[in-house]
Amino acid sequence: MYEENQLNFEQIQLLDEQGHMKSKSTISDDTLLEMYRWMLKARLIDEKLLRLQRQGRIGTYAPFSGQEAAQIGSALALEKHDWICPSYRDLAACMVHGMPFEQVMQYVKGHLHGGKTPDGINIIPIQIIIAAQTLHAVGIAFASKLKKEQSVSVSYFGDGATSEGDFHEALNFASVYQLPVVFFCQNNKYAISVPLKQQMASRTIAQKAIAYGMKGVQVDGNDVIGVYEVMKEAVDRARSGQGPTLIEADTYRLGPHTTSDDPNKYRPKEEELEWIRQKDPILRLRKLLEGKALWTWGNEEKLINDFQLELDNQIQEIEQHDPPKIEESFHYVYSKMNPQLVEQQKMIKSLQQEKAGDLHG
Ligand SMILES: Cc1ncc(C[n+]2csc(CCOP(=O)(O)OP(=O)(O)O)c2C)c(N)n1
Repeated sequence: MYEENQLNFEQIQLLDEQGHMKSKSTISDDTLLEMYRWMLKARLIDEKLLRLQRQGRIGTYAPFSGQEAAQIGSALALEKHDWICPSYRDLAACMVHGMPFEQVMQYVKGHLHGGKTPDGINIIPIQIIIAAQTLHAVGIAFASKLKKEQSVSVSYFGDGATSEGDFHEALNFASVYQLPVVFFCQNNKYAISVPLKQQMASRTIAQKAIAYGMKGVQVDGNDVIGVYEVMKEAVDRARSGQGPTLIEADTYRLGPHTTSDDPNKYRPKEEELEWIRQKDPILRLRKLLEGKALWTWGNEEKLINDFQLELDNQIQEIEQHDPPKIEESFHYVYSKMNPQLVEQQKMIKSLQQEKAGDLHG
């Protein structure tokens, strides 16, 4: 039997909902401003992408509004050579780690290049299969350890992913081999329409770490400062050979699961309003910055106007790009195409030639 008190995780919170610091942080004012600008821009991008989907200009989209502090606070704690293994909802973390906005657009448009991060930016293709990227992160961490590269890998996933076998295999392997990996769970309370309580019987996600002999931490995922500090510590531990950490970031998605979902069918209105009015991660950091005289309404207005213009121009330009060529889809499955793929590619080419011949003849 476990000791009951072993499972009493105290949730870490450094910046409270009113924008007051509960204890001292070593984060500089410049970093606080960087965090704020990232969060505000990410919210604007998310809202824009939602509108583009409604206009039929991109495919199904999984919005991340509400989860900016969790994603941005954690990604800012990484070094450039660290690896991110993201899910479909982690675009804010990806952009902080260097994914260009052009690639984000390609991904949401279903373009082949949406899965191809430029060389030198350590982000693997965005994962749709729930929890699969926990194993990918472990594999990358194992390689990093064997090659003595000093890079840490981070797997981003949701609460629903913790009910998948992959998650448990990943934690076990990472702990047995003391790998430099951080498992970053954004507990946004729902796996599509399934609430956490119907999905697991344990009190917290963080406590699952105990079974695997690794460190587990629960943090207020809407407190960007708390998330940053907790992540920094986990990354430092991983890098210095002290093994993996499971972080549970307590957060909420303000929008639907995807653009095909209607949360009114399964989420109480009062619950949504509480997270919107009292717990918004952007609002609380703004209160702190205003209190420190680092941010004004004028700064806010300028950033919003300038960034919206920049975003619109970028989107307009990206929309002029050519669509992907079907024969190209065979290139990215393996580093070298196998005979079956070569055959399939030939087949596609000859079908295309036939079609072109029909059109001209
Ligand atoms: C292995 C697998 N099973 C089912 C699905 C269908 N599916 C897509 S999203 C989702 C819910 C995931 O919830 P969670 O892990 O909490 O992440 P969130 O979407 O809330 O970020 C499910 C079941 C899938 N993509 N992969």
